[in-house]
Amino acid sequence: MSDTRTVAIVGASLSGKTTLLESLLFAAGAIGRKGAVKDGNTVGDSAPEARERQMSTEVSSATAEHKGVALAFLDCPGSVEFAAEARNALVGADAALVVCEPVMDRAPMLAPVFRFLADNDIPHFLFINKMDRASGLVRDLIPALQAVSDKPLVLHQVPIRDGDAITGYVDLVSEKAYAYQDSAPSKVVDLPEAVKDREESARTQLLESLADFDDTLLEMLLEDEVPSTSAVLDYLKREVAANQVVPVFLGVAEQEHGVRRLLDHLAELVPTADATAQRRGIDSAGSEPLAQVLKTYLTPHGGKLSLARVWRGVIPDGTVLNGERVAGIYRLQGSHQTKLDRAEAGDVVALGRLNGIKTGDTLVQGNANPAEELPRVEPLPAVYALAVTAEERGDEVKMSTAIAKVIEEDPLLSVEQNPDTQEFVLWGQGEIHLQVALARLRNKYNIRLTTRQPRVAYKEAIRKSVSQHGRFKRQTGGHGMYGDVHLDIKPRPRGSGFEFQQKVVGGVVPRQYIPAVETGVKEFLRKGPLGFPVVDLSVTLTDGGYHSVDSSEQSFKLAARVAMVEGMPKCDPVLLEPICQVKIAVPNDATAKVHGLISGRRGQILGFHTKEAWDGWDEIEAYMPQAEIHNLIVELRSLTLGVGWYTFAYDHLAELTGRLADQVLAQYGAKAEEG
Ligand SMILES: Nc1nc2c(ncn2[C@@H]2O[C@H](COP(=O)(O)OP(=O)(O)OP(=O)(O)O)[C@@H](O)[C@H]2O)c(=O)[nH]1
Ligand SMILES: [Mg+2]
Repeated sequence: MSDTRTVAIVGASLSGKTTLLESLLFAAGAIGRKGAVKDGNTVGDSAPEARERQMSTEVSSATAEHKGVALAFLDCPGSVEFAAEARNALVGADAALVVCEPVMDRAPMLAPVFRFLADNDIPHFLFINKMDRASGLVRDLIPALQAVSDKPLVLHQVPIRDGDAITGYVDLVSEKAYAYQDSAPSKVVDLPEAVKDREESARTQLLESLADFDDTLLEMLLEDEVPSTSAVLDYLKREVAANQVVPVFLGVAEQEHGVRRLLDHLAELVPTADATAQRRGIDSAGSEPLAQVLKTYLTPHGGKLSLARVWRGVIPDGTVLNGERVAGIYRLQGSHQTKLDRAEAGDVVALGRLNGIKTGDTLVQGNANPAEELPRVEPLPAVYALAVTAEERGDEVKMSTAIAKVIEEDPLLSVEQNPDTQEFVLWGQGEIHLQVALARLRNKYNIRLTTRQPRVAYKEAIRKSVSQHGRFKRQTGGHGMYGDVHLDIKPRPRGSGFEFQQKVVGGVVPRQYIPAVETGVKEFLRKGPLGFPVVDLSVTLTDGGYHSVDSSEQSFKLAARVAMVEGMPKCDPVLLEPICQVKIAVPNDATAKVHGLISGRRGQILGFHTKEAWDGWDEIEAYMPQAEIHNLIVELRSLTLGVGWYTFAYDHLAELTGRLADQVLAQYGAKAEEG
């Protein structure tokens, strides 16, 4: 087994993950020159969409070696809109390195990350980056971070200050003091008097936290014995691996402050692939290859790469996995590929041309699919949609194929053709997510799309009954046409749908023509007097007449249509709008604001309660018109530092009258179309 330890770098948006990776790779000697996010030349943000936006838009991977330990990094985007990328990568990691900024107010941004790590029992570390910008004290920041983490956060370092600037740190395990040096290892210095008290109390806290999970250490502390540095390190290693404690490190990614020390800790503390396999219940003994796909890339030249973690066995190039032959095995350094002739258990590699294989899939050798799949991450619900059309007429088919490809790389993107509005609708995690998908379509497939807010599938119904006569008659040279019907049109209760009945006696409408009457009615109902599909009504054929030569199915269909065209406007038609049931999840300090948001969007609150297994969160249920949901996620995120979300499901149709109805009719109704 290769001894590669895999670390997923996750955390808050723009906290400096990609910059940290760059510094880690540089410090480990894996790259000779350090790029910067603003210059668009980092290993992590090699995708054109990431460069364009100066933010990570997908997972990228890179490897380094430090003190004889091979490390694979998965740099994950921090934006909530790309959270799925991180989640899919995390299932293949031995540990997560959570990065945040030293800003107390932003601590809640980490709630979903910590929750995912706790739920999936993934060992992790916290790196507080941008210490060059720290305004407050680390000791004040920790409680705010602790409030969103189930696992105890234990400081591994305390800062040394010179005025406002942080010039170094004391390592609480070795009790050595270090001064930061730009682009070089920190220098050992004497422990400054000023931090002695702080160091002592922080170290006691560290030991006490460790002792919570170890009785031997607890007894030692009670006896006032001082454990050796190597003993403390052993406790720490064990408890990190068991995901019992979360060590906290400090630094400045941009200036490599604390970065070499971080590398040391990662090489020392990240569990091995074997240990992770055990934790996840994967049988890593034996030689039968077993791997899982963490991410799918379609390269600009059309090649498909499946980034996979190998859990067992050896995979030589050319191996058949799940019925697909591996064509090329690569180690990735961002977009740079190094060809390998095989991959071993523990490795994170890109496997070429596994057509039909998707992110999350379990791979086994042979032509069959695996008998048992490794657990995959539950997809996140779609929260934002845009209707799209190809800019160039005639590009529609090309558009569908290209979208399907982009979805292969980005499984949280989906597409539907709305049966009511006929629109092609892209669904995803937010505005940026969809814009990035559109950029990929442009960059990789040369397809430009125009977007607009998707239309709401309005319907209409009637409020009054009417009996209507309709006749269709045409006398021409040869065969004429003749059909005559009497229809009773009646409203039905909301949600009960359409019903056709016939009560014809004495064969006044011959039986073979009755289905044509029903067809004529149904065809009319696709677009009622207001211009929308009509629902919830009954139409009964009560009487009629025929001509022995001229009557035909077509003439009865048209007679029914005549009756509907004349009768329906007299039935007091009314516009109906779809109402959804929404469930909104937010930290409870935002609950009151969410109530306001719901009523401001014509919603009706059905109830709210504390969210199960989410400490400090509420779930609010409400009915809300679909027309008001389009940018709901945008406001929810702005109320909650990005962490709030919602799910929705269509529930029922409700009458829409007054000014709003007039607006809809003016914009989309029958009159608008005529005009
Ligand atoms: N002052 C300061 N700025 C930093 C530091 N590290 C990163 N930055 C800046 O923070 C910004 C975001 O850095 P990134 O590395 O792109 O952050 P990220 O976490 O990868 O961002 P996403 O992947 O989009 O979530 C950039 O402008 C960096 O230059 C640091 O230690 N100090
Ligand atoms: Mg990044």
